[in-house]
Amino acid sequence: MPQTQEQPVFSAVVAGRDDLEAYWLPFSGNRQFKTNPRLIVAAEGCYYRDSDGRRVFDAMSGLWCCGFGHSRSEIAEAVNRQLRELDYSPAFQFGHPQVFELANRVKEMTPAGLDYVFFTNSGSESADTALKMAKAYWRTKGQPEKSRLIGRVKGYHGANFGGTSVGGIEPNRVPYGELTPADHLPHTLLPENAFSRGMPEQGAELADALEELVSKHNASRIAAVIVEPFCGSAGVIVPPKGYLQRLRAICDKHDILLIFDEVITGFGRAGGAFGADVFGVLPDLMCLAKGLTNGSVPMGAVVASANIYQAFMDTDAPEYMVEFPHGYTYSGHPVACAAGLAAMEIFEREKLADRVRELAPHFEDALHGLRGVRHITDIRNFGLAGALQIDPAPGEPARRPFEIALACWEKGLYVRWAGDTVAMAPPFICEKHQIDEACNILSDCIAKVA
Ligand code: PXG
Ligand code: PLP
Repeated sequence: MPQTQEQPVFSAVVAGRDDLEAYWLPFSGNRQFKTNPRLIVAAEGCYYRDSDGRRVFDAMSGLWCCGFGHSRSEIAEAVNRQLRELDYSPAFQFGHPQVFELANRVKEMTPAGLDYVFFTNSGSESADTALKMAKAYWRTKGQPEKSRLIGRVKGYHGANFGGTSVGGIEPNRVPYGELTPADHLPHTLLPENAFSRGMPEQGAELADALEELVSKHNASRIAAVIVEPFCGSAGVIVPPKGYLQRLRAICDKHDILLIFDEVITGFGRAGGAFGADVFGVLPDLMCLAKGLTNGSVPMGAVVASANIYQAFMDTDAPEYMVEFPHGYTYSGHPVACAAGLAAMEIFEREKLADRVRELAPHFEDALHGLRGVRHITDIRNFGLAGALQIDPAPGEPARRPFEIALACWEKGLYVRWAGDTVAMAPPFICEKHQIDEACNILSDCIAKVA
């Protein structure tokens, strides 16, 4: 552990409720948190240390983002060096060496055909960037009416306006009323597939719902479909065998762009570099974030096909004119690029996608070993991602997962609760026995919840 002192570090903060008041936590029960705060003060490898000095196994890799292990010294050193050499350089109209280096590295890693890298600062910005690119692409092609966006029920594409609109997790969208118009394909969570290991057998035909939307709107009005190769946030919903291929075929048939949101599935989690590789389906645009810097510095990216990039470049406007009026002050930030380059170096040197593939069968067995524990109505997994579906207590949705996860935290295990699911996404560098211990703790905590 990086922390040397054994004394609680944040005891002063914890002592006074007022000290916690100013901070408005994102996607959190603020009132509950502030009566029972959970403060993390250090991290190394697969473990967090909390403000009471306890070691907690990070079975979620942070929020799916630190698969290569915490507090990697290679990243820390690269960031430190970069901050001293070039702390910031204007993102618009200028470049710096690291941003080209990282773009080339990402281009080489992503499937052939995805060749142009646009940097953002998060997965949410990647989703909104890809959606804007898709809409603007059809305008460059002289088809401005081809602008409708299609997401999927239970999909998550971040918290910005576009991503919220195409997102399919109702409680995330309802508070905001009307956003950008969007349609949603049905989700692929079928009761007959409960307790499937990896990809379920049933449900490829659910992709045909896209044909119905084409009938409704006409393909000439639909710009793009955005899906996660497997859904992360909604509790690891794995595509049925053949589903993504079918979606790709329908998109091809009707000239609709296919966007893969690989914010979670990218950089190893699925047992290959990207979900596109593992599932064998090539999208037109790919959204990335999280693993790109191993969670260390905020950064995201959208990787576009040459066809899309060239469509923006094929213009009669003078060369000094902006082709795509979009970007962020911190797009391709030098410090984020340094972190990204160091993270990619670790990912490839340590062959972490192979490591995920090697651990995945063990993880699958351990997770499915929980079958039969009370309240569990489904177990789903792919690569090093898994989730338990928890039967909600009557009239109390989401209470059990919350209580289970808090009990786990008390026992030195961090898992994620969201809706009626409990998720696990362990670091790629963990050992089999750590997965077993995590599942044992989880099992005990589920058995005890009312
Ligand atoms: N797309 C996908 C597929 C994601 O999973 C985002 C976009 C947004 O990324 P940012 O970096 O803006 O948060 C995500 C993020 C969870 C959880 O517990 C999932 C995410 C973030 C936080 C928690 O499932 N996914
Ligand atoms: N709001 C204002 C007033 C700004 O000037 C800017 C950027 O210059 C933004 C928002 C966007 O900020 P960012 O580029 O960091 O996303």
